[in-house]
Amino acid sequence: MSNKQPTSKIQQFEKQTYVDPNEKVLTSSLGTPVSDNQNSLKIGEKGPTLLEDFLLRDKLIHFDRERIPERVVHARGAGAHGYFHAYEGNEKWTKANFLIDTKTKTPIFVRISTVQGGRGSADVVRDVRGFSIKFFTQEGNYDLVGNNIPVFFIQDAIKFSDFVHAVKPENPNEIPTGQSAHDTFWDFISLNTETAHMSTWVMSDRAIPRNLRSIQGFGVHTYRLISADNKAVLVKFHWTPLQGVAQVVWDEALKLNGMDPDFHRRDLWDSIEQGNYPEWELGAQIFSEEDANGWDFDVLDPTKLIPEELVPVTPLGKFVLNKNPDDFFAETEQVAFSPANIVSGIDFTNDPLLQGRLFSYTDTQLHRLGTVNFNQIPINKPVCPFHTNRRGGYANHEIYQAKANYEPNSLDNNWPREAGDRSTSAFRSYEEKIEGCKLRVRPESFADHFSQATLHFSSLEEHEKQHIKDAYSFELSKVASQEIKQRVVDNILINIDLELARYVSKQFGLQVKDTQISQKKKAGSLTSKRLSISSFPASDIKQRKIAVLVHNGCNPNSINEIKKWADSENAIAEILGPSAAPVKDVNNNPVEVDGSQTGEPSVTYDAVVIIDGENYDEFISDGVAKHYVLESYKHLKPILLLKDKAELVDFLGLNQDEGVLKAEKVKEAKDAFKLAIQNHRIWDREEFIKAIPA
Ligand code: HDE
Repeated sequence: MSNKQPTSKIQQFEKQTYVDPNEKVLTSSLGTPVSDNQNSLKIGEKGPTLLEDFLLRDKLIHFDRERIPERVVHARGAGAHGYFHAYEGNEKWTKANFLIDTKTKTPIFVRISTVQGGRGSADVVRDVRGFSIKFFTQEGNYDLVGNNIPVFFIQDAIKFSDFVHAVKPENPNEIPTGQSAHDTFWDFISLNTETAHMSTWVMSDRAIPRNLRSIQGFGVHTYRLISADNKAVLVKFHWTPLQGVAQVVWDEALKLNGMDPDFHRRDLWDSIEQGNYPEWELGAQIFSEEDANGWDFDVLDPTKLIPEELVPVTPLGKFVLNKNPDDFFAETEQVAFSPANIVSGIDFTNDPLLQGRLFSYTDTQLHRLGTVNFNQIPINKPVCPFHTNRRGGYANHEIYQAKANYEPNSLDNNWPREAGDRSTSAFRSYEEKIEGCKLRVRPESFADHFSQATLHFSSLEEHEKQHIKDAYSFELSKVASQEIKQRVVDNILINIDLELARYVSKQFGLQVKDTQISQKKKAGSLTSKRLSISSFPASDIKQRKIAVLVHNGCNPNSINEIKKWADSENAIAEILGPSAAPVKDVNNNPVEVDGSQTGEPSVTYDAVVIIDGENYDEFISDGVAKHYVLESYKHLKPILLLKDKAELVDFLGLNQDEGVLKAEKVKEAKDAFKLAIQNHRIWDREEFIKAIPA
């Protein structure tokens, strides 16, 4: 409001109506300032509410429509803004400007999602993570809509809705949420052997990532890159986190979903807020049709990967996520990705799964966002100039000034007109020679469903293999039908690995009939090291969370040292007391804590430090604190025990491995502690934890 004192009638009127735009006074959707937002318009103090109350109606009408259909799959996600910049030399492969212009940072928006659960489901479920990147290039928007797993469940788009119906919560009761551990999913798997390879990935640690910053991304399908002189190469896109790839252990995942269902979204959000911007290197396996013809799998089959030992990944550029969305709904919910959003210099192939996707995404956005003008929503709108002859439709925001909305025209000098050969930005489909009959068939080259499942399983570290065995066993334990379990063993597992089949069968007293081993499997004992998470270690401990346990009588110097060291590593050390109230140090001075050991459970941290002091007895009589250490130990996390707390190793029955560190002072152990945190988990400890209750 103006501070001027009204002196005349006109000034009085000004005083009443003038609203200072800096004050952000609450208004109706049409800008009418609202005088009272607490009470609706009634007759008398207790009388009925009037239909006349346009402010009440304005509010309720909007509220009643605030939900839009959630995505059929990938409903739960987290988004972030960032930029991509290309490395030198990509013009050999492509004319796509954002991949060759090394001076420009191309803005991007990324959305990472789970597949099965609805919008309100928990984060750390066993599932594929969708990983979509929208590049706002100067030649139009390009979407790379991938997953954190390099292959897919099915080979042909016509089977997608069957697969999704099977994996989603079951029909009669909408159970279970966010899980594939149920009858219909495993029924589908057991009856469709093309799912075998993908099933090994979803049962692997890739499906329970530590956070969204530590997942790889894959385009899955084979695409084409086209150079300025129209030479084509085939490519499979990969993007690899510079943070390394990391997983949680299964017991931890189960607990996390209860203790912090937003664990992944929170981690991504916090890391961007704290300036620890996650980065990925975008690359591609680049090969020719001749190369592909020589391999014993078909590169158009999306259930197959190309081992990196056969075709290494060529780095193309790097992307960084450096800004959180301002408005979840406007950005993360309304963003509309599609593999059909493509730019000149990149093209599709005839992968039958990709071909179906080219239709499905636009179709789903029309339903989900409710208008053909969904590309005008700010998060979907191109940043380059665009000129179409499209007019009208629900919620059209564009106001075109031209008279002619057709082409060719003489009234506006024939603008906008087609680009013809004037620009390399103009999209031209790759001229692929194709002839044949119209058929509904699956090519024979797609028939081997097992060799790569075996390749994946055999390439992993022992602990990763054990996790896969345990994951199949857990999932099938939730399947009621004995026939389905037996069929998973008979049709899928024995064709992947006999030992895997035997292990899982034993859990249910099932028989392994190894006479059923697939004849279609290609011989070979190839392994591919790059399929294992262990090939992607972290090179620092940025954003890793360390729980620092304190009690009354703690040593303040140790707390300061650990804090200082963690800060210098861009890691996060949080002081946790028995409650959220300050504790007293050895000198009886108050020590502020960041939270309590019950409120901030061990599963939300990567490592734990037990601060020394004159309080050993207090510590060992605190059940929560003891459980904290045992649970961290069980989840294979590094533990640093200072001075008097070193005795806890024997007291709690811990095996002193490379992650259980005793030290008089923080500085003695900091390098070993850092290395243990960087290596993420002490996998060898798994053997010893079976006796630990938690
Ligand atoms: Fe999707 N998929 N998909 N998909 N997909 C959708 O589009 C579909 C497939 C993927 O963050 C939907 O906007 C079909 C493979 C991601 O907004 C829908 C087929 C891969 C996302 C759809 C596939 C993906 C989706 C649902 C088989 C990895 C989330 C809402 C022919 C390469 C995008 C939407 C986001 C979302 C259809 C298979 C990745 C229904 C028909 C393979 C990351 O259009």
